[in-house]
Amino acid sequence: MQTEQKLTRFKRLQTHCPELEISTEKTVLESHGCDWTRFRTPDAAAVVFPRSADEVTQLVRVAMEQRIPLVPSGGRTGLSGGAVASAGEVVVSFDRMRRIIDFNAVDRTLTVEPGVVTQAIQEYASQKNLFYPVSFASEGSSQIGGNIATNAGGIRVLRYGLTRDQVVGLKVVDGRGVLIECNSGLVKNASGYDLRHLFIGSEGTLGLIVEATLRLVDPPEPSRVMLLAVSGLEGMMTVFRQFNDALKLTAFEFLSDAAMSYVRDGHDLPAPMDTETPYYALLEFDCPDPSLEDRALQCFESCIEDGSVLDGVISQSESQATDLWRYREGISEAITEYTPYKNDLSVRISEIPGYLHDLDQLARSRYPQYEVLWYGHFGDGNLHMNILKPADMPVDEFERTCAQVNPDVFELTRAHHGSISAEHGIGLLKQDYLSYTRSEADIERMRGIKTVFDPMNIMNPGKLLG
Ligand code: 2HG
Ligand code: ZN
Repeated sequence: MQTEQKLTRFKRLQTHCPELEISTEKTVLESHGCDWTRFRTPDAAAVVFPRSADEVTQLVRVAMEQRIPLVPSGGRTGLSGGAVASAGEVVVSFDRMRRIIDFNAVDRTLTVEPGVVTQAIQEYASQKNLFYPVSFASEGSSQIGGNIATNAGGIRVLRYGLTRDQVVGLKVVDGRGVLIECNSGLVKNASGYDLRHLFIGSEGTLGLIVEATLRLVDPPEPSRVMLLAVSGLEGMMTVFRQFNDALKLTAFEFLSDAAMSYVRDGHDLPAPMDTETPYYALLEFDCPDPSLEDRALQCFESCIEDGSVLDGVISQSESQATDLWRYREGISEAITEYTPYKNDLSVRISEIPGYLHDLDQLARSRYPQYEVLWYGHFGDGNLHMNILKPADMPVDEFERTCAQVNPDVFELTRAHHGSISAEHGIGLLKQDYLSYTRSEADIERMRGIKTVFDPMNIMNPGKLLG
């Protein structure tokens, strides 16, 4: 966008919101104008830092009158471009709204501002001897507002569900500049459409989250982590079933051997075991007493006997558990330097082996020139497909050639009744493919909902619905 136009937007905001902190510093525009997506260039007009719900409301009213598009920005750890401002938008950062507002010990709820970092919520809960269960690799910098806007998932979904399942109250300033209060922390509320769930996962296209009330749960039991060398995809399902039937799993993750070698190289990790294997499973289970460890070892032996497992290790301390988790949680960071092209796919758990087998064949035949890594949350049906950019290839060419195969990837996903985005969202990068997962009628209804809350299309325009 022309510098002149961006300047006009900045000046209008400055005039109409004199109290609001606004920055147009180059470094701030660059850092706050993008997320972890590497395929779009930031081009924000300004970054604003509201300090309260009132300031957000005032900002949105001015933006509506002046037709200024807003892009919400949390910890900017997203991977689909949802927080990218590449068309002269004004970025709304929640860095100054980081207060923990209230803890209610009876209701077991925590009320927070949107800029509170996910890990700070986990730590606060644990000080109260409770637990906030949503967990993922970027939790040290991601913010709760962004987690809610994208309905973040992570590693414990199979036990505790998604971010959606933790939100019991929400305050949102919609695109009309109206503060909407949803559900007020109630457990039961049968009074009609639950608007809270429209905002969760809406990727900032309906409104800006200014406060959230989260449900906390009992602290987890002591646990053990196992890393298993698995003979193949069929074997992975056998292992999942055996362990899931015998134990209370909190996580069941998988990674391919190629993903293992990148995470080891990237973080300088030792080989977890001597045996070579095409896939690894990483699982975590409740282990409050030794009999459960015995049960896990029985499962392990039975998997060795039927050939699904070739080798394995089990943690004996918290620090060993953390070390084992690094083989899975460190992958994304370790491959960042290869500008990976990502697809974040999901199918029903029972469909995974067939789906992944077909997808692997497709990737081998259509991406012969690239290295493709597989990892993800096997236990909830979520696969991360990462294609690595060869060092000497320009980013544009890489993105274009990777995207050429998307229609086939997504057609296959549709054939397996899956989704083209499990947990990363549609953002800027996947909107052309939404119809592979959602019907035309669905998309039409979503557009209708968008008009109700954001008639001027100022809320993260161009994202999700295009
Ligand atoms: C993970 O599960 C994150 O590690 C990132 O969702 C996935 O790097 C990815 O594609
Ligand atoms: Zn993930």
